[in-house]
Amino acid sequence: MLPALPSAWSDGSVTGLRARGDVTVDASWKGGNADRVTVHAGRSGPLKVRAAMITGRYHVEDESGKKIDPPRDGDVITIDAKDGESYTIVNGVTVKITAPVIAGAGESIPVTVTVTAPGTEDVPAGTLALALPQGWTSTPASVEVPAVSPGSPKTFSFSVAVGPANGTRSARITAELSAGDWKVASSAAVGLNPCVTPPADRPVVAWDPTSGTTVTDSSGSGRNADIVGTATYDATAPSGSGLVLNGSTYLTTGNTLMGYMPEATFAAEVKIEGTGYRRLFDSQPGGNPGNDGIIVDLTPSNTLRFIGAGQNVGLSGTIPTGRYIDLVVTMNRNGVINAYVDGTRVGGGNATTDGITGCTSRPLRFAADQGGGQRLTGAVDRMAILPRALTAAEVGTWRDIAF
Ligand SMILES: [Ca+2]
Repeated sequence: MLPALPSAWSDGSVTGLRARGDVTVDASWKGGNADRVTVHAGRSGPLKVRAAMITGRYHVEDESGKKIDPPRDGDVITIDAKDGESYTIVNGVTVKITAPVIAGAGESIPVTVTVTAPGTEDVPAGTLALALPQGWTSTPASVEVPAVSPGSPKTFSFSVAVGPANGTRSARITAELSAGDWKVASSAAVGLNPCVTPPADRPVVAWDPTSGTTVTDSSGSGRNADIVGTATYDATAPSGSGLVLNGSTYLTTGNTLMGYMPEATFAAEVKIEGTGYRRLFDSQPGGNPGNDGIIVDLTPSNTLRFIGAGQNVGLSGTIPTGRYIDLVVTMNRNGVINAYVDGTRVGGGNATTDGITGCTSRPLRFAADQGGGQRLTGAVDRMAILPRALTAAEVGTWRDIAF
């Protein structure tokens, strides 16, 4: 009976279902769990009923409401039925698990489990534990649940440490409440990101080189940069401190984990000069499109290229050179990429919806690739990566968000 209720049918009932052996069935369910199942016997003899709630707490009554105690084997009871009589199986415990829809590998996520006595009897004390994918752990490992009275559901909280990424993008967490010879389970599906997502309340990185050979990450994310090569500054830059990119100069962090970004914004106040392929942002070791990291660079024809989120995308629209521009590239959760110069959209393209997988620790660079080549020349005043796609209306405000 009711092996799989659609989640959209949280509460409901059905009557008059015909079953083999001249049996008619009425059933009702609450909160996605079977509540009562009544079988009407059309003939006398043993009547087997299989239902998930039979492994949990339940009782069986005849049509006068008197409890009977048919033998149970697993999820099957066998009723000694009489022609024309009805028998009702009444659920005595409901367990409901709640977990985040999405989690990242390596994160800790909250999971709550609510135990309810749906009928008129207490749920006896039992042990509640989570069944987790391999490599995951829960704190606490289990909870001793006291008796739960009707009308007073009890909720228990767990912190679940999501295991390392293994390529799967979904997982199942099951809560099991058990005692003696009964057990009740409830499962939740969790979508899996390949690694931790950057905190949403701050930029992934925000650099404003002003003097010297180091740049403090003003985002609070700790991605401070060293300036490789000569560090000289251009006072005519928008904020009065443009780091001159003379062909030897670029910025790099030490090894850093960017994290998984389902959407992102890359922004820079930059003056583009030079020829050939020139890196802007780089956290990718190479490959086409590569399976980890991100590249935003300029092609020999001064168009943008976006390599990441499963694609190597040439973005339409030529980028002006020889003067400071406000360059912003956004990628949203649908993989839609937009490029803006001085607040005006100049081009775009499409990546996959897989997001940017920054799940390997390596340097984050600006103006050079991971080998130190493909250097950008010109100058850069400020730059940032944000963990969300700015809207067209927000693009002009990226500095206020980043700094
Ligand atoms: Ca600056």
